[in-house]
Amino acid sequence: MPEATHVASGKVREIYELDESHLLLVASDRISTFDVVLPTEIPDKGRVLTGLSSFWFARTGDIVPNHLVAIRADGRSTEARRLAMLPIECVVRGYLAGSGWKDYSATGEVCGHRLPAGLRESDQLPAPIFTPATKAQEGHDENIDRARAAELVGDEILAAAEQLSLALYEHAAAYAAERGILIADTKFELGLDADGVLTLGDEALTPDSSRFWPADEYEPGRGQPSFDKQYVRDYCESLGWDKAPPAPELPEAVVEGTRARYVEAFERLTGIRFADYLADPEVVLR
Ligand code: Q0N
Repeated sequence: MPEATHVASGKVREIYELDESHLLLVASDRISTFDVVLPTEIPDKGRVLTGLSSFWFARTGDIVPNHLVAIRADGRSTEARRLAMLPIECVVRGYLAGSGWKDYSATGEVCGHRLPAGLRESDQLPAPIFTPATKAQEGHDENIDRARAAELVGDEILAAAEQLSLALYEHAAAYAAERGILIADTKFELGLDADGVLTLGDEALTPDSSRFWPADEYEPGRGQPSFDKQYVRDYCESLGWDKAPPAPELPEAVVEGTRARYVEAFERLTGIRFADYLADPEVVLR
């Protein structure tokens, strides 16, 4: 990338500056599990996530404007408008999983939302809830209540972020459920554009920013298998790996099985053959 300045590295993504108002986001094929990036890549994972995210951006522009300007021909790079990102993660939960289940089990609440008694792990919530989190410097994001979120972004922006996040989740969860994928929860990153308009950034509604569950295996009362990463987790567990870095290499069968699950999620949700995306990434925008 000789024409662009590298501005940030995520676990699985690189960000470059194209000009003062545009960024290039490059999704790698790296995969993380139990919060550790593995030494083995999943071919095309970055393209699947870029394609899916772009598909959602094209379909949710009437709910909230987004930062997407163009998908490059490589299928893994997107040009985006630069935003002033909010210092919170906009998490929406439709089901009780992860830290939501943990907090509920301990207190009966999730981020200040009091929930009915007697819910089981993975139960669907009576209605989706907005549970903002702060971006932790290291390790896990920290759930915060409404008052703390309002201190960080102000009441007005928080109310707008909540309403947009819930509307995005409700749209996507209903659409995905018809295609056999439950979106248990998801994280949005919003920012203000040059005109001060609240705008969706980052990647959205991908298996990396959400919990995707196969609907046909859904069974509340236990943790659910991950649509995309279950083979990786099962393999790592089978080794007795202690989840401290370095992570183990993945065998070819686990890589191929996992790649197939990412491609399956893309094809089920978009209704587009992944080969057609590789030939012309902009098919997801039409
Ligand atoms: C941006 N990130 C990565 C951890 C996660 N459109 C944009 N404009 C300005 N900045 C960003 C985007 C995008 N996408 C996104 N970093 C910068 C997500 N990070 C944000 C910080 O917390």
